[in-house]
Amino acid sequence: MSVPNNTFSEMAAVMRSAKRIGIASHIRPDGDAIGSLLGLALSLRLEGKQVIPLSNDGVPWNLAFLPGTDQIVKPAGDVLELDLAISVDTASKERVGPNSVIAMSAAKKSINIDHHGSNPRYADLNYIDSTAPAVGQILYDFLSAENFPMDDAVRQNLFAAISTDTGSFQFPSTTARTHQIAAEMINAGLDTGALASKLYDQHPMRRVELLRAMLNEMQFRKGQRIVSWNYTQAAKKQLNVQQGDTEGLIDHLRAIDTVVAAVIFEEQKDGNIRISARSKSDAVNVAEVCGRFGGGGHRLAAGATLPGPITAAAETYLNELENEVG
Ligand SMILES: [Mn+2]
Repeated sequence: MSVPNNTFSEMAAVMRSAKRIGIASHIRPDGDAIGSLLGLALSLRLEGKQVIPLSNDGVPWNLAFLPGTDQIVKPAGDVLELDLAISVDTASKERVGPNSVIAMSAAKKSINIDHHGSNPRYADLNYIDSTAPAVGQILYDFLSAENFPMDDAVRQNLFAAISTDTGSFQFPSTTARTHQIAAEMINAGLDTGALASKLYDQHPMRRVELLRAMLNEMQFRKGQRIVSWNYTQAAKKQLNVQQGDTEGLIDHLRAIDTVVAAVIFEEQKDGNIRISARSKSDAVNVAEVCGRFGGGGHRLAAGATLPGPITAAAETYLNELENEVG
């Protein structure tokens, strides 16, 4: 990467000199998006800043229990007066969503903190660490190193970010530091058991029915080394699926012993097909395969969007993937 990262102290100085700060994460937010957004927002508020946490698509039900989600603003298309705009976990400038782009468009300065290697460093100050398993981990190290305040609400959000993006500390991206951070948070009083229960043991029956449909309809290729599921608008409507229901769904496919790569093809309202791909092998780089279709992500977890119809999109993508799985 040609442009080096800014330092933690450079970013801290810019944050400390700003009065009004907008923070946003990506559309269709997951645990790392909401947890990182709020972890940073609540810490900067404790520091005395006016902070507006923005989420273009609101908050999915499964993360609504996190402290501070009631203060997240769903922008309506207005331009906000901001000294500083910060994006977290957002691989491209547009991925905060159209209304968040508008909301932050007049900010005097911008900071971009992310762990997607494909991030083009679109802000005034950039910190991209593709070895970090979650942006929550980068933020914990940043806030600690620069002596920003952390209370239980900040820790809950950062722990949720780290736990969800590491598959509960299971993915190979998990480092010794990840576990050290969890230990530091527990020593500081965080109840990780209660938090994990809220994150993972609260599935509504609707979500269980969605899992049942996936297991009924999944298809295998390459001697069961590839598994995929075509997730249609019809299924979404029939099961009354809500934002957040699909989080962790693909891990059930990934967990099958023979499987090397798992893919969900999700039909969008506009007819485009959103691809979520996971790999269990360093030899199969799904970010590279998704990149051929204009997408990206991490080696073992990536995404892309293809035009419909869903069966044709699946066929096109799986043919490419088959060559990689060998
Ligand atoms: Mn992330």
